[in-house]
Amino acid sequence: LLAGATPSFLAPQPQPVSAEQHELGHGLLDRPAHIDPKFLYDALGSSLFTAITQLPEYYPTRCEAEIFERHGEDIARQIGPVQTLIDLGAGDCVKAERLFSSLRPRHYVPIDISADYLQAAVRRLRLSYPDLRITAIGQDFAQALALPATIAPEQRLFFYPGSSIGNLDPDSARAMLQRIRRQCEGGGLLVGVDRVKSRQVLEPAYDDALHLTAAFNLNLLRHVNDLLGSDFDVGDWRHVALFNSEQSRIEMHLQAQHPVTVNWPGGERHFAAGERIHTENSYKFTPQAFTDLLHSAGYHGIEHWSDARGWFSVFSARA
Ligand code: AVI
Repeated sequence: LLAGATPSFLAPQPQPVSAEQHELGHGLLDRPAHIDPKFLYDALGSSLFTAITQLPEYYPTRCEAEIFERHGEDIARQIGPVQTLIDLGAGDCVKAERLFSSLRPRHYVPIDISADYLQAAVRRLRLSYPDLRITAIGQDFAQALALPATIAPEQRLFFYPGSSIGNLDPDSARAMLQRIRRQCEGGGLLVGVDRVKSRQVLEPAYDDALHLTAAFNLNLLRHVNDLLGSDFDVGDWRHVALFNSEQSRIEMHLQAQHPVTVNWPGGERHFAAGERIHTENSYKFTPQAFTDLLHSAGYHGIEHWSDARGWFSVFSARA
């Protein structure tokens, strides 16, 4: 009946905006603009981070391994018998595996947002440790921490290595430590923490000669383009890493090399030459500052161990 009025095509319907797109759009429109560091870790970003940990300039991973090698037995004595080792952000499970011989857990619970990656790591572990019970959990523990009720809280030792706690601002770090404590009352926490040190050591660790950290930071823009449908051109931006001594943190930024306009569905932002997008903080602690943070989150019985140069510390605390 209305054949003549039938449109020859259907106009595209606006797509609903996801929570991620909403968060990204808001961050880009803020002044200064910011993007959450969780968006650094798409598949390529995760591979680049693994490569960063092998750089001569990036000391944290090696320092932490040195601490477990030199002080593993002492750490195990301090903690006492471990029933269940819960690994936050387990990845390839290699860091926790180094603790198996000293801590001798009966049950290992690796948690990681990337469930596929975790499954592959767990398949390998099952072959090497046939007597170890393993329960792998694919979960974004930054959002929520839910564990099987069958694991009694006092049997839980949380393992949070790599100084990932330093990527949270102080209030979020305290909230995360409190969330963990509520999950392991009567049990404990083992956490890796990067220490305050000279700018001459800190800044090259986040701005290396091979420019791997620059690639890691710039790759964020490609990931954002995928998620938001934005038109960032990586070539318009340069990586900046600096130590902010007042805030005791390394800051990573992306700086516009010339005036840039970025568009995405439902948004647009003009950046002047030299304007920055803040992409990551990595807080550095004195032993006293981290002890205070643990106390303020309700922990007690706090001990710590350091590498020979005093660049990194591993803290144990009772919940
Ligand atoms: C994962 N996290 C502890 C790293 C850090 O050192 O803050 C992330 C990183 N950013 C740049 N290089 C490494």
